[in-house]
Amino acid sequence: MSDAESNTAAYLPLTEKCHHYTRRSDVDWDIQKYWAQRYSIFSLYDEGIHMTDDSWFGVTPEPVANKVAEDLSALTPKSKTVLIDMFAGAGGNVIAFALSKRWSTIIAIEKDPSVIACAQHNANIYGVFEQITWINDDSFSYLEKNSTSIDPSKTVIFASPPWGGPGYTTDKIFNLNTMAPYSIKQIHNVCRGMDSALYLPRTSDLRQIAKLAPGEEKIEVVQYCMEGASKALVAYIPAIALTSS
Ligand code: MGP
Repeated sequence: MSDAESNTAAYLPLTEKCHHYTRRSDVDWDIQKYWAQRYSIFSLYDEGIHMTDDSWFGVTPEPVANKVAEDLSALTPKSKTVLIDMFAGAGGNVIAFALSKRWSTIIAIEKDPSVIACAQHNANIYGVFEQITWINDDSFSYLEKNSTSIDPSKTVIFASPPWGGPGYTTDKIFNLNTMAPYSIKQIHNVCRGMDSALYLPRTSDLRQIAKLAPGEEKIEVVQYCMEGASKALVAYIPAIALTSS
């Protein structure tokens, strides 16, 4: 992965958009519901976890991230040793993947410099900063640039994309084809040659997920719950055999 290594991000500085809030009154009203969940999101919150305001609603709560990491390990053949997290955000998932010690290489991609700085800082708090290769880039262009050096037989993609903001629950069934800014098809298109795990709204349209199944193969869809309520689902999608690129 020589090309991949060339745009590796060193420890990026926290910016004015990165916050460690210590009082509810400092938190914007639209993320105050998540402030109440801060220790479920990061059990080490008080150690100085930093997030940008928009990361609060996209970050995967720690117990869910740990369970996803465990399930992804169990479902993935040992021959796959590289994990690419397309939307690393503030680091919730990638920290859990690193703590699972299942992967020889973990690549965390995040295009917002403030958000990746938070993820690196948070990974450092959990003692896994060094285990992760950090890429400050757009994941679609990164995957395209590195298409010849990424080995699909060894690589698994994890994607926890933006769902279009916290108002995603407005519709009873979430339309993955109009998910913004990236539709399910756009995401699946770049990772379909590799096994992938997509972290999606709990109300996602299962018929749209079923369409991603290669041939007669099964897709496993797991609902991840906390305190009896689903937080999200993960669709575990096997690779499609691509004849040529
Ligand atoms: P939620 O539905 O906004 O919150 O997010 P909650 O606590 O279930 O509130 P309730 O009032 O609906 O009961 C649930 C989970 O979805 C969060 O913990 C995040 O893991 C995840 N999540 C939410 N959003 C808006 C996003 C997003 O845009 N992208 C990703 N990847 N995950 C999200």
